[in-house]
Amino acid sequence: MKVVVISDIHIFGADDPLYASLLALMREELAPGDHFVLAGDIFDFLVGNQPGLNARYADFFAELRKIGDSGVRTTYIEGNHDFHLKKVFSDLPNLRVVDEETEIDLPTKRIYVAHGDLVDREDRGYLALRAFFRSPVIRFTAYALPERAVEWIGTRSSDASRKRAPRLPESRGPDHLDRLRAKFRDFAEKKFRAGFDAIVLGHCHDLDGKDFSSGGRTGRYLNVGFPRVHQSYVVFTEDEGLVRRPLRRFDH
Ligand SMILES: [Mn+2]
Repeated sequence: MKVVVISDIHIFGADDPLYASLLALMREELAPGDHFVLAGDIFDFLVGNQPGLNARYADFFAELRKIGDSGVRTTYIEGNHDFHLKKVFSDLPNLRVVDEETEIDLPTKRIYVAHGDLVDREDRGYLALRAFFRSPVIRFTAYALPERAVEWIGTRSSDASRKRAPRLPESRGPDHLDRLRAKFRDFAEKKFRAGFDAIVLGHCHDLDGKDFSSGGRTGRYLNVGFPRVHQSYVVFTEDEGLVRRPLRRFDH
């Protein structure tokens, strides 16, 4: 039994090579009993039940149904580019949508996964905007939201790169990266101290990680990073602990 986590793919359409990478991951990595966590910003724009969604990403929905039927437990954590998704996935087996975080208890280890857009509690502007976009009013009108509005909330966070490409935190300078990294490591360490053995975050696109130890316990934090550049995802097994594995590539 393992936990497979991917986030921040920012798939922009069914012809995106990373969409093929995601489908390959679902077909090849997951076995009955595994936990599969889609940890937010899987799609660059997926808000509410947009018309044509099931047709556009038919292979993804079919694969979710298949793994769910086979006994894989899927959790979709909403990000800041993909939310109001409960209805979209409501008829799929073994799948739940959560809006912030999930905790998975394996026989001897505890795993914590969050998208990570709530790590920086000082960014009040982003938090207010997030609350607005998550409100019922937006939920009922989400299909009518202009794509640029959601792109704006995605890049509004001070922790997200304002540039579309390559959207890596280091592109905003070493000071920004240091500050961001410290915040995410701090957040992860608090979860370690609260009893989690493995902590996985996303959102900031920083391919970072840190090992913790305290009172005879050890733990590890990994950030998924930015699959478009880093081409990897994260797996936890009781044998290996928390590690990165390479995505299959379809971009050549
Ligand atoms: Mn994000």
